[in-house]
Amino acid sequence: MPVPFTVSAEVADALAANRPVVALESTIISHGLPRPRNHEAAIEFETILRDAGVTPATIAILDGVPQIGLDAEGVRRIAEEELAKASVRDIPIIAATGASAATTVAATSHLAALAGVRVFATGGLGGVHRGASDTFDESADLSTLAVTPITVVSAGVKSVLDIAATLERLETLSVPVVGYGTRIFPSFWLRESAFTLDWSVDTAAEVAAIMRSQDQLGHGQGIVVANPIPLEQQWDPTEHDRVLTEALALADEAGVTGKAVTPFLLLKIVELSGGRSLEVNLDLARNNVRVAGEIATAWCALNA
Ligand code: PSU
Ligand code: MN
Repeated sequence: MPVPFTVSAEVADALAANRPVVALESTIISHGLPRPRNHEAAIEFETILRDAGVTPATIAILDGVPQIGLDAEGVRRIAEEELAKASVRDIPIIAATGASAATTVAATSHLAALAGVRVFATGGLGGVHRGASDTFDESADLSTLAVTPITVVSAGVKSVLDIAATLERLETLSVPVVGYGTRIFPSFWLRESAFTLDWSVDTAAEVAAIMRSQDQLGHGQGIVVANPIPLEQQWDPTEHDRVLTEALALADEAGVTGKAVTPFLLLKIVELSGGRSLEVNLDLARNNVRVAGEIATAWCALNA
């Protein structure tokens, strides 16, 4: 019997010694960022963590084996190969057929939790799509966080989604959403959205305390830490609104549906913004990786 999944020696050692580990997803690399910047970004996210004394666990399925922690060749493959996009339901199929795939927030969370990794950094969370009352298009990121004990640091969700509906669904699914230094839910490239949060924290130690308390009192769900991009790094809101309207219209015209919607919009927006959205995307992702590293470190300190 082949092993069902592998945990890299580096990640396994860190977990066993209560040293901080942060999971990183591969769909943002394979389908969310254009080449070759995606490869540079994947390496940079890992380097930011290592420099902070945190072990990165980039997650993907390679040749049928879910891998928690990739080597340099694995990181190259997720950036350069044409990989499938796997959510949780796809994992067993990709594994059984020996195929390779990048993992979404949902699939990365699921695999990270299987390995005992508790903190995960991404760019933006998937959510409820606009028009979902007709299409039922809601990311499995949300339902997975309802049953997976992982703390996900994101810059909220993109305004290509229905943010209000996404927050409602997180409430229904009993997934706590905590603003990091803010009571306003961020909208990815922009520091703010029109929606306020009930809770905010100012430090990584507070997040770690909530994680512990949730372990004791919750039902095994995750936590969404909403970490806004610094104001001076955000995208110009007028330009943002113009490009978004255009990208949504193009997706509509092209008749894109299902799991192709998110990657289509992401890459169109980079094109239509002349690359500006990409720089903002990278800035917010770096920022999330840093905060996730601090939370993982605080989590280990709490468990020392
Ligand atoms: N949002 C982003 N960038 C991304 C994604 C979402 O700002 O790259 C990716 C993540 O991997 C997320 C997935 O889990 O898209 C959601 O896709 P879907 O809507 O098909 O569930
Ligand atoms: Mn979908």
